[in-house]
Amino acid sequence: MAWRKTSAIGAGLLAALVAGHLAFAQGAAPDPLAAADSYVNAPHNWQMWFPVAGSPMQEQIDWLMKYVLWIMTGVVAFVAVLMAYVFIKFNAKANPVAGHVTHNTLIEVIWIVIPTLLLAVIIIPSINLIWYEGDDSNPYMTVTVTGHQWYWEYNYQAVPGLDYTSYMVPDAQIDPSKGEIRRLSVDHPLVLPVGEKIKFDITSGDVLHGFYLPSLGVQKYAIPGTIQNSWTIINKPGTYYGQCNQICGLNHDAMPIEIKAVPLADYLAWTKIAQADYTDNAAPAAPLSSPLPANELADATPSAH
Ligand SMILES: [Cu+2]
Repeated sequence: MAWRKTSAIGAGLLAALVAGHLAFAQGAAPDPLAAADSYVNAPHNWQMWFPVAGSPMQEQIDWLMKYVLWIMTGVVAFVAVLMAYVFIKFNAKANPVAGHVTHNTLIEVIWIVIPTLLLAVIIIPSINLIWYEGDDSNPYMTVTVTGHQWYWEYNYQAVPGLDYTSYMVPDAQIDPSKGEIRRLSVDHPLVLPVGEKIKFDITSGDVLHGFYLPSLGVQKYAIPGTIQNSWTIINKPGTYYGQCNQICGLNHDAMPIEIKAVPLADYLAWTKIAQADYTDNAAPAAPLSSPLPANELADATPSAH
């Protein structure tokens, strides 16, 4: 019996050694995107509201939406009560002889002044927010985002050669154990640092697309021949999703946006790896995967230019 116990201890020691070795091996080359797994900001079934805000911009959009919604709710309730009052009190049965009042100065002043004040308290925060959204000055970095039929291309302006394509993972290849989400996960996500101002130069290589990141407060059309700007600051590490939201053809639904947001040091470590891995796969596109069946792909392959 004693040898069995000894061998069990031996096996345990061996397992510990192997585990330690594996941990060391991982420690030697840590995954710079690991921090993005700590939080996932994805849509869910029966979602009724905006996604949880992941940037100061979206926090403000969220606030303004609720603020205006409360004012609207008050106006609608007030008008509904007034109408109900009129229907009951002044219908032909209850009030057979109509009155002849045509003017009332006090009421006319009230119904001009109060709506004007309501519009003023809506327009002031609205214009503030438009101003804030338009201020893309002094970004930490700028990414050129190009929409294509049907994938995205990301060019990191400050990292020489870092320009790559991002394709949706086809349904049949989705691996939920890796946290992949059907119709949202991509082969090469857009990697960004948290807490830094990131500017997007948004354009298109073919037709109109829409670069839409609902949890980060970004939504701009991608228009061929012109560049539209937007920006964001991502509050915390995590994985964020967006979609093309401008009908762009057959596979409009198959060009999601996946963002891996990581601390700045991890982002910088990633750029070193990505520079070697991703460089020069801009165009013609060489997707790791294609969401299309082979026969459709033949029709849909973008023409070389
Ligand atoms: Cu599109």
